[in-house]
Amino acid sequence: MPRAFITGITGQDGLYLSEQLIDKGYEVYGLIRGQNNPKRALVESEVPGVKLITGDITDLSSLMRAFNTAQPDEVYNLGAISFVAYSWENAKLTTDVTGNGVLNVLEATRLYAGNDLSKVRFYQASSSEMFGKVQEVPQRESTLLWPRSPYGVAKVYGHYMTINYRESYGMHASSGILFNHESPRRGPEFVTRKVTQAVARISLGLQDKVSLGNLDAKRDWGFAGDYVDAMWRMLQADEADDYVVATGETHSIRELLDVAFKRVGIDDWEKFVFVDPQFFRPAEVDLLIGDPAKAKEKLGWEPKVGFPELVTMMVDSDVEKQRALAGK
Ligand code: NAP
Ligand code: G4F
Repeated sequence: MPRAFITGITGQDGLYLSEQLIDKGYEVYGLIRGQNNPKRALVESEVPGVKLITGDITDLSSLMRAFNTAQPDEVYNLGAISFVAYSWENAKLTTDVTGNGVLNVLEATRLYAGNDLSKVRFYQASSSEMFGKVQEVPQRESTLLWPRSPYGVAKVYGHYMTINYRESYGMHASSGILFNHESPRRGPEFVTRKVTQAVARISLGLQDKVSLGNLDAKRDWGFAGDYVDAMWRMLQADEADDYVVATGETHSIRELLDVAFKRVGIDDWEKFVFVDPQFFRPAEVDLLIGDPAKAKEKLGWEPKVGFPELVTMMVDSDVEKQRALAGK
């Protein structure tokens, strides 16, 4: 039975990845932080087979203990402070977790493998946020990185550190440069889920408006379930490498609002949406659109869920959740 160790197990991607690995017959270990993490119950109910180990990616000794228990064949480093807006207000913390945390997990992997680095493979959750002020359209693996947030800068550090471990030690260490991916499990602070939750509540008469920031930003949005499959494929490849994982389509926040509100029968969303300067960012990433050609050619990976299907899935799920919460 192959064994996987996942950091960030309580997050959106940790839940989808652990579910898929268990279905493939893996024994899955997940790192959970804090002395009484409120998301423990969520993981235990949604993916009951996962074995949870306490630890923190900023604490190398806790990682070494976790590796000793998990004895992994594959390591997926998904743990991070992942909310870009929060990273300006907590830049040092973001650097420690999202940047230096990667070095800790790489180092724990190397020390655990000892003289036999071929016994373990490593995945790093790199991000399209590293492209920031984009220098090429669409963005590919070779596009110059120009991060625009403390989060983006920390991800660039983790990305190059992963490449460095591959080149220095010959470690099978791959980076997935994943573009935005969403799902009903997406945190409510991110714009897609903020919109679908608000749309659900507005349609049920539980809320009368939603305040947002820059409606003109464009993102290449895919489905998280598809994207974690790409992570797994990277670790099955003979050679470790870096891959863009994206749909190749981009949409604005306005288009997101169009599709989401139409799903509940509202055509004139402008009545319900207010622009609030507090949600604008000190430096914006205006346009992201990825070219997933390499992932398609080398990994046989393709996205299955398109933009309208994704938004519809999220709105329907939020309507159901909000209806249950309101007892309607
Ligand atoms: P998420 O839902 O925000 O999950 C982040 C996870 O990291 C949570 O499980 C969180 O645990 C954990 N974490 C935070 N600080 C930690 C620490 N000090 N030690 C250990 N774990 C810690 O993020 P996601 O959407 O699943 O994304 C997974 C990874 O992919 C992240 O690295 C993210 O930056 C990256 N990424 C995401 C996207 C996207 O569009 N979703 C795109 C590109 C890259 P708690 O629950 O305890 O806070
Ligand atoms: O949903 P977002 O917060 O995602 P963002 O900043 O693109 O970051 C996500 O994707 C990255 C990959 O590119 C990941 F690495 C990262 O971890 C995270 O998962 O914001 C998307 C866009 C931005 O341009 C933002 O300015 O939506 C715009 N936006 C407009 N109003 C808003 C809002 N974003 C949020 N969160 N809240 C708003 O009210």
